[in-house]
Amino acid sequence: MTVLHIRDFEIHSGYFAPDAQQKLVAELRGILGKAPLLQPVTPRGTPMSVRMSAAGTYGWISDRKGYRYEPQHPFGTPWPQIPGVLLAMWQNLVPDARAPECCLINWYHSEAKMGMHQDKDEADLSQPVVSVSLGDEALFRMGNTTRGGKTESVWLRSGDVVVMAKAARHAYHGIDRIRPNSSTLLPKGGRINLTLRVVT
Ligand code: MD6
Ligand code: FE
Repeated sequence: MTVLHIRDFEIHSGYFAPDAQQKLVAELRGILGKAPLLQPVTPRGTPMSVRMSAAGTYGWISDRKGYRYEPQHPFGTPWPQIPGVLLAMWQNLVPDARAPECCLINWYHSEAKMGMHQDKDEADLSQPVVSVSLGDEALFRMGNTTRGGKTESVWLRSGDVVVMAKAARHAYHGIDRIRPNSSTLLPKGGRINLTLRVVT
């Protein structure tokens, strides 16, 4: 386990050992059985390449009505609970933060990516976001608090955890691409990213 600081991004590389990753994937399977992954569309109607679900009090939704947090899956069921191992990770890495209210689950197939964006749909931006990478490696690009300018990139590997707090909480970031078949964690390949957030 090593910690890398890039600007205000804190990258805990190898935070979850392989056996812990396996256990987490088993818990996620249970969650996704109750709250299936769906392909969101942007408010303009463009399908996103990632598939999404969530756990916790709120899940993040994107559809033609806009971006927002909702207390139910689009099928009308409450979101499953956030796994205890993720709550323990949050407590360990950001002990001063409020309890997380959402664990967003993003699944990337081999061609999926995520454009540069800020996470700003939460009411209290003084609270950090903590993200977990599982499965195939992903090229994570970190930018500035305004769009454009110089960026730095890092390959996130399975088990890595990124803490976005302080200035990084307001920074643009995105996933340029996935490195297919770079991990054997997920039987069908691809990548799962979990982001824990305080919503209210
Ligand atoms: C991803 N992550 O790693 C995309 N957002 O797939 C994010 O968009 C992200 O890693 C907020 C905080 C941490 C993140
Ligand atoms: Fe984000």
